[in-house]
Amino acid sequence: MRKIMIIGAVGAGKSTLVKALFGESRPAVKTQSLVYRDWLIDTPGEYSENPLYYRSLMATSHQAAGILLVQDATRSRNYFPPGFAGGFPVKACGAVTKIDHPQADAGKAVALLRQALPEGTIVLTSAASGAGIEELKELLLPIVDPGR
Ligand SMILES: Nc1nc2c(ncn2[C@@H]2O[C@H](COP(=O)(O)OP(=O)(O)OP(=O)(O)O)[C@@H](O)[C@H]2O)c(=O)[nH]1
Ligand SMILES: [Mg+2]
Repeated sequence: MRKIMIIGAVGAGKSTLVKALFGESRPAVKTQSLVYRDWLIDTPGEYSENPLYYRSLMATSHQAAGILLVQDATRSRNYFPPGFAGGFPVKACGAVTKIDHPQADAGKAVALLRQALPEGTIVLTSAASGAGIEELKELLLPIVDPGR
């Protein structure tokens, strides 16, 4: 099955989001390498932050059905280059994480993410509160399995 590859900065909440999508609440540990899990591929944040890894992300995306760009709502800078999503050969969507956080600015996060993802749905999420998790699943599962 072709999967959704999740990319985003170190500590953006990618692995916690993966756990929430699978209904797990135990804390995520630091991601050290590509992790293939059911219909998702989790990536280390370093792969998105360091251009030396972009080729590796591109190569992996060829086996994927789509990519999910993750932006942390508590961060005020963009960790992706402009138009980043357009460089991948598959469908791209976005997720803003940690919208429950007192320092979260979801509107700002969406604006930052839009620079990397000019088109494609962006879902606002919180693994902590569960907000947006079902919505994100409903967005991603049909990309993995168009027959659904
Ligand atoms: N408040 C809040 N904190 C969150 C949420 N999701 C993740 N975090 C916190 O963000 C930190 C990083 O989470 P991870 O899921 O490990 O981040 P990651 O993107 O997988 O990081 P790397 O594996 O290093 O690339 C942890 O301390 C989480 O507890 C959320 O929905 N709300
Ligand atoms: Mg991780």
